[in-house]
Amino acid sequence: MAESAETWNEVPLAPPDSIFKLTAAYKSDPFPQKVNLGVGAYRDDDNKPWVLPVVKKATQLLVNDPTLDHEYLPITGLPEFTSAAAKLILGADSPAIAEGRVSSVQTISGTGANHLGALFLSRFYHWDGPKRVYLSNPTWVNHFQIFRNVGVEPVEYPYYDPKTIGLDFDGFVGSLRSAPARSVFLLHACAHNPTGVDPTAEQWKTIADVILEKKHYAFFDCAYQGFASGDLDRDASAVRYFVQRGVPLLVCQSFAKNAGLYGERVGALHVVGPTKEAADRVKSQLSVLQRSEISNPPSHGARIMALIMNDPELFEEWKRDIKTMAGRIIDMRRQLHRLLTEELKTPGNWDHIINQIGMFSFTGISPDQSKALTERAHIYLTPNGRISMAGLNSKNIRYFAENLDKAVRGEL
Ligand code: CBA
Repeated sequence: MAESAETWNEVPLAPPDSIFKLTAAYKSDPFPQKVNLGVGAYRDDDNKPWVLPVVKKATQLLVNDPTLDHEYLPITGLPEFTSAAAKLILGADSPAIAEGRVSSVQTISGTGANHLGALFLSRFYHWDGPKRVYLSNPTWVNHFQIFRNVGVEPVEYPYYDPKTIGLDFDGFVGSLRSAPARSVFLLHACAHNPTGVDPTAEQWKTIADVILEKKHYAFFDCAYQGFASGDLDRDASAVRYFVQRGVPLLVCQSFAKNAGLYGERVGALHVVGPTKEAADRVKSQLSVLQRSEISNPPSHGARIMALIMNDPELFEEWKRDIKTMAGRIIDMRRQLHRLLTEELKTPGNWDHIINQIGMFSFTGISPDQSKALTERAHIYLTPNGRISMAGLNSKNIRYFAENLDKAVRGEL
């Protein structure tokens, strides 16, 4: 018998994903000079995805390894991967690791780490009132869905100040102070998405002070380690500082951007606890959650990263590859700034283009100007004016700058 036509009547039609729909629109656009500044994915100067040379090398080693099989990994992932991943973010000399206080689980890239972290908190955090997470305004749009999915309601804290195109530090700290004690605050470890605006070391110190004072919980999302400064250690400094200060926290880690392993979905969740005994209990519950959701994580990307992180030579080579990517992005920032300020004399101050860091730049243009860039110049970017700097290259940067200039002047 045919299924009743009413079966799915109650299901509302969801809109397409606001970031990935840009990739689809760009791909189907026949315009030769089209530019994709939507999704945060690295491209080389020829606008091609870049397979890191170190990843090619590690893949070759795997292919030639006769001992490899296709068995399941353990539920919490490949141990050589999770232990190296923990050292990468927390530091090889981290006392928390030495004391066995870190529960690390391999996840489906950064998104999976966010989900597992959110799910774990939803189940086991000591909620004093309603389950809420404080998200920076603005933040990566997917954070909202990830937390709502597990019954945790997002509320926003001030972060970006459109007047200064910089950090609203007073607003941020004010929110930390006024939130109920033991609130959960999501913090971008480095290279804040979408603004490219990070707190300074001094500001992180104040943030840690207030978090400790109010007994809040720090939920770090670290999707861009290496992309902010080109240096893996420097980009981990906020997380390491918080661990050193004894802030209760977890870290979501992604290898999509810094290793160019977008499709392999390789990431980790690290929960830093007060004692080894607490960490063991946490890990046992993470393992139960993981088992019911994915049973065990995929092996290929984790094996590649385990090889790279555990071999000193490959590790050094990876660092050089990261510098290549971060360096090209920084160069694009300089060129765009020069074109706007010196050549085109675009109205307004554009210093934020060189002051912001990481994959994205928050241009400060209006949704109407963003729309005009997409509809009239075939330049794809999110309506909030965020551009992925990696989508710019020596061939399209002038086209972009000229059209941005026109949009700002209302002439597009
Ligand atoms: N956290 C943040 C802050 C991110 O920006 C992203 C990726 C992730 C998840 C987590 P993954 O699951 O691939 O490891 O990354 N954000 C995007 O680059 C894009 O990949 C972006 O364009 O915003 C996305 O998924 O939206």
